[in-house]
Amino acid sequence: MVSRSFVLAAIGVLFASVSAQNLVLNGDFEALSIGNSVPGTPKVEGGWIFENYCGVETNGNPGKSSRLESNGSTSFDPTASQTVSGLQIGETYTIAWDWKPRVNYSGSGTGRSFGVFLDDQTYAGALFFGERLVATYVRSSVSFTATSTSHTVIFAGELDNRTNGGAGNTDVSYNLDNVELSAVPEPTSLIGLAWGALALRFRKK
Ligand SMILES: [Ca+2]
Repeated sequence: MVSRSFVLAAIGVLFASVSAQNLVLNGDFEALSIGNSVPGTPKVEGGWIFENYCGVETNGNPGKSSRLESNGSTSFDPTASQTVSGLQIGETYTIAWDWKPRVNYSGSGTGRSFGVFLDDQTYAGALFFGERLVATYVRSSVSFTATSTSHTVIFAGELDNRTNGGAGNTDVSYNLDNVELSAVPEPTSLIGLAWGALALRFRKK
């Protein structure tokens, strides 16, 4: 006989394994080396591409983080990007991350100095624009529907109207940590799991 608590626990394990599979490599940056890229020479490591002075440093949540910092450049933004494969077209995925301001040289912002983009760093490719001026980590997330089996997720800081962010000129850089990209379980598949578990329970009786 299979106990009710066992069935519920099994459903819980299945749900956790479905919802928690992180498709991003080294999302906590702990296995990467400390150091920065320079414009024209990306730092490529552990699935990530860091560009325009972006790189890896401490100040993480905890440990290491990516620094979205381009030293206030007027012509480009610091970006940390990763191409994720094995996606299912039409399926919904959630990207989640921790972020905090690294250095705010502006005093006030535009409300849009941080961005998350899909495949290209344009307004059309933007999944998320935001700004954080309080120096503590916060977790944010955004969802998208895959239109290809692979997509490139791009995190950028120091966005302003000189590049592709909000109105006004600002110089707000960020730290990024604990990046996750996972499939959102469909309600129908969860119902299927529940029915399967119930059927198992009655068959064993
Ligand atoms: Ca970390």
